[in-house]
Amino acid sequence: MTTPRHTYGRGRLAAAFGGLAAATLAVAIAVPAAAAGSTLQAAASESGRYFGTAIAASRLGDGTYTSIANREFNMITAENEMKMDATEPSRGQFSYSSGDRIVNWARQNGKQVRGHALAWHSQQPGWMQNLSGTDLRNAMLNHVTQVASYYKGKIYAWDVVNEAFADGSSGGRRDSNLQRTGNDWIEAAFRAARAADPNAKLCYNDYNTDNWSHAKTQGVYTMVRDFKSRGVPIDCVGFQAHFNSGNPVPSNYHTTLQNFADLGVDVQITELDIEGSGSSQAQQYQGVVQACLAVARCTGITVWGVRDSDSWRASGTPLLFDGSGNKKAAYTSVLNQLNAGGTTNPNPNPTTPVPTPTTTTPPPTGGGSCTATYSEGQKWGDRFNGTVTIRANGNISGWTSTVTVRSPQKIIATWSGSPSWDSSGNVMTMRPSGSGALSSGQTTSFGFTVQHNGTWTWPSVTCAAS
Ligand code: G2I
Repeated sequence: MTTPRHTYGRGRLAAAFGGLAAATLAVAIAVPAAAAGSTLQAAASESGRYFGTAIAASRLGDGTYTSIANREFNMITAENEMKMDATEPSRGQFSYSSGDRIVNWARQNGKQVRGHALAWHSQQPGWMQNLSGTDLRNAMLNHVTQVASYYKGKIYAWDVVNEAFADGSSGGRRDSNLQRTGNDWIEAAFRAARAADPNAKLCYNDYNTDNWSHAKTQGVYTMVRDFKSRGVPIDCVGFQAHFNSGNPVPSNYHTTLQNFADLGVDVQITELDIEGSGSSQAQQYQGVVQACLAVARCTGITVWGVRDSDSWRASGTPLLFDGSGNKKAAYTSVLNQLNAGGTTNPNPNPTTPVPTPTTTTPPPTGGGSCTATYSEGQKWGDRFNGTVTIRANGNISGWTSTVTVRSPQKIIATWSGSPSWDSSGNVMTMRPSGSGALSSGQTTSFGFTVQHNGTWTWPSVTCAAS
């Protein structure tokens, strides 16, 4: 049942070999005629990536907003609710209610969460703004420890430190009360975050770091290289990617992402928005997606809001849906580019995992039974795709399948099904997106991406028919 997947997406194959030759090659290497993803999350999942959005807790009561968010995105960032001022409004008094609303909504809908942000010079609560020296350093470290511990196990990646570098030509650190506690404040924050939640990826996140020739980009690069060489626990670099005419998508974006990835970190586009409209905006979005998909360790893209009207700079109409929730030209160009596929890690898992045997459940009274079979998909350095095929033995009117991964593995994306999770996050229950009825011998399948966190065992799968 193993389904081999090719290294390059359909678009690259076609571009490299021409339509006819590509079709011949596809047959030769048994590439399935995979359906193009019809949503951003489904299309991104085809190459093992996520597609996310920022969510504001105050908008969770808006049905148009939540239905777009639920349909299109599988990675959620709290736009403001997990910042320092929101989570520790008084010293030592932590407040998680708004953050929890977003985390709970995400988990109830089978989505992962990016945590934003543990330490930042901005959005500090008033009490912290007035601290300095050792007192501030300890308060910052306590904040990182408390918040990362509270959300332990629920966060795919934390923006541990946000926006610590200066704009302009210096390439150095931004002056701030945190910086004045000593240049090692960033690595101290990363070490505290690792101790608090060892399974979350830990990111440095910044803006204006997209152009490889900019001093700020070089400054961050030098810091990450230094961290990697000294064993400071850093796993990823977030590129906020707030673009407009004064700060356009750079033509060397791919170079930037690749150079950072080559340091041995994941890269993620974390707050994408591009002011503008029509085909010009659509082309710039396409360029960003193309750059990410060309880098094996670019693991996902998050846009900074759902509709233009939800944006922090709404007048610039920078997002993928208009104020009424209609898909814009930019949406279509992103979807098409995601469906064109991307590069994957040529050097995937170091050991050969042992496939889990197929599990068959006894037939329910009066109906058929079903069989769930796991098959291996693409693999990257840090994650792999899997497919579960459900086969009906006798007619069934519906099915439920569980996929259990072994901690610290995490399922970070799914497609072609409706997932929910147990409290550990290790057991996913997948239900059909539609009715789930199958006649005897018929099959259907769903897929998912597992971030393995160093554990290379296959998930175990079960199926129950109704
Ligand atoms: O500025 C854009 C982003 C740059 N990178 C870091 C992100 O965290 C930042 O997001 C924005 C939010 O989109 C805004 O929504 O960060 C701003 C400052 O934290 C957010 O603005 C704040 C306003 O300053 C508050 O007055 C307001 O109460 O939004 C709050 C909630 O609407």
